[in-house]
Amino acid sequence: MKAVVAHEPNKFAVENISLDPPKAGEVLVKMRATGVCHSDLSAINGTLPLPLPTVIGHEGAGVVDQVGEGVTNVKPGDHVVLSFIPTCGTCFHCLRGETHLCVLGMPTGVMLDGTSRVRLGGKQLNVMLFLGNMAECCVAPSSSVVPIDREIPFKVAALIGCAVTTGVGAAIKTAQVQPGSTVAVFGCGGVGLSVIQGARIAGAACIIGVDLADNKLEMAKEFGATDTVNASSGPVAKIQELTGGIGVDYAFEAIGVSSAIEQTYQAARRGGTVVIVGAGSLVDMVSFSALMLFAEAKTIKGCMYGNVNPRVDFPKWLDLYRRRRLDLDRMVTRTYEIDEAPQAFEDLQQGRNVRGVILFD
Ligand code: CXF
Ligand code: ZN
Repeated sequence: MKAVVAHEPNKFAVENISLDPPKAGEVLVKMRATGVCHSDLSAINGTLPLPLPTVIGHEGAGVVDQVGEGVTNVKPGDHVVLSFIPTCGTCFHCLRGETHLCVLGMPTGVMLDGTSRVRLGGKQLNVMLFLGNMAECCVAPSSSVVPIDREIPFKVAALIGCAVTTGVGAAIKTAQVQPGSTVAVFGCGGVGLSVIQGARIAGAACIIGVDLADNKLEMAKEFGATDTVNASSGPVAKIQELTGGIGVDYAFEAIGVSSAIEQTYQAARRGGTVVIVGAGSLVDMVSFSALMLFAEAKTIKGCMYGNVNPRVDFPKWLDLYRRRRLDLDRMVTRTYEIDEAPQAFEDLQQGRNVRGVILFD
């Protein structure tokens, strides 16, 4: 079956790989839609230090084809969304309701039993985040699959697995944006637009989208931004102006770059909340004034997977979609076949899509 394999930094290809059946506690999913995420590109170019060679892909939806021994949460034929963090339910974090920090989520490149189900020419390959679903099929831990209603289109369901959950969760769960509040979102790509949608759903009065690209600022307005600021022209001062010199209650960074994180911090009001949503590089350091950190009394929150519990929150996001409060249809701006993966990554790098999605039949 076809899969996108990152071989070594900056070298990837669509390959014909073989896939073993699921072991105990695993399920085999026939993919119907896989989102093309910036983190897939980061896995390819080495920004995300994942073991290579690896089958990439961590955002997707499909149909359960086979289940391994002991699997009870899904059965063949179920439609599912994939979660890129498995949850054990019993570790320190799961017991405290922090399933997004489950100890199983530490990416190893292999499955939870330490082996892999995928091979290329007899050689074992790694898989990205226990999934590796930029492929016609993938084997996943059963706790990484969440059943969904059959009427949800696969191409929008796929986005629930990463971009939408990360962004909507950042606003609703990590920051807990309050009705009537003020919000700024740095970075209006798929994740940033999802933060904007989450803030809109939470009832924010003022939502300021910030980006360097004017076409992304236009999109920001379509998804709920009340104001936009081009980041090339002193965005912090503009945000101050828009908020009567106060700064915003909640400032989100959805890029993953230290200079933008510093601006996001400055855009928050005294006592406000700063949420770091973008996944940056291990070696990109952020600096703050020790005095201002203390005196401005802002809260800085790292945001892993929007603080979601997939089994509880994926169905909630899909309910908001069904009731037309969360717009997922317009987030998918282009679809591809798996053979077009190089084009999909080229478009991602050029910022041509809100989200590109690979479809399978
Ligand atoms: C990332 C965050 C860093 C680990 C891999 C997944 N999130 C979404 O793309
Ligand atoms: Zn992602």
